[in-house]
Amino acid sequence: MQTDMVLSETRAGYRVVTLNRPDRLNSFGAGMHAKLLDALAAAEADKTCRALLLTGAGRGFCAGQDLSDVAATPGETPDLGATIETNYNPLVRKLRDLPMPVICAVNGVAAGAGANLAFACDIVLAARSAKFIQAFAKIGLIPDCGGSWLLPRLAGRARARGMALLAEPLTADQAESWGLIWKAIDDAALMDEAHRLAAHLATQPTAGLALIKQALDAAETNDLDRQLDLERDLQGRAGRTADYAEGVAAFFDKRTPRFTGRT
Ligand code: T3D
Repeated sequence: MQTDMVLSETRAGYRVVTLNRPDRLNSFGAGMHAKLLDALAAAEADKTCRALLLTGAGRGFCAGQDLSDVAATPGETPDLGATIETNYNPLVRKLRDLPMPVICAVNGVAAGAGANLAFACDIVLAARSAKFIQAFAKIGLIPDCGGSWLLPRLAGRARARGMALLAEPLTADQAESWGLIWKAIDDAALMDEAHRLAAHLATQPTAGLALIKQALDAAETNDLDRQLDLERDLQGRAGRTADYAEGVAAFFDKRTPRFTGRT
């Protein structure tokens, strides 16, 4: 019997999505990309869901594409462009566009598309024992899942090239010091910290946080003038939310705000 390759669990205010093929280090087997996309879409459709926590089952986070799927058709030349278009690009777009913070708890090795899936999330925590590997060059491929775009922006030109061309493992501490992730955490504390963050973010002004994501994503390609215009427009929207009024009222009342997260 095949187990669910992607698990989704509802907690108070947030969902936990777990990649679940531990015997294959949660590498993406056939159908798994679609399952993950469904789980992300379901979180988006759930109005009570205000944060998402992505992690992996077992000792790995995700080893990227399941390479045995390609090997299953010997003699045929695979069209990897088509599989990227169908499988990976929609995932990256959905993760970036989710109108809520996405926390990634990298519980173990993250290789190939698995590493770049993590980097596409909003706040990345990693177990100190975890490693990030741009494994693509070892098999003649290029960084996908947004990696060729993200790596130079996160780590700078020299480090992006080193990671992509050498495909050497990067420790979680190195990833933190290079600015690729938010924090490296002792293994035993990783999931508690990830849940604490998700639970906290689920009480925050979700619509405002979604606008922050939008502004920061747009800043990657905008010049200053366009970004100033965008800040004007997005701040206009933020200022019309009930959470803004509540935040200001709570400040003057010297109490904890009660945000609803709605626009
Ligand atoms: O095809 C397309 O659609 C194009 C898209 C490509 C996107 C990509 O992600 S390309 C990159 C694919 N990933 C890799 O190249 C990484 C391959 N894996 C590894 O290099 C190593 O497994 C790790 C460094 C990640 C971990 O090493 P280690 O020593 O901790 O574990 P292991 O023993 O290598 O792996 C454990 C098992 O998982 C093992 O199976 P076994 O021997 O116990 O039966 C191994 O074969 C399996 N496994 C790990 N990664 C994959 C995998 N099986 C299939 N595909 C994998 N990617």
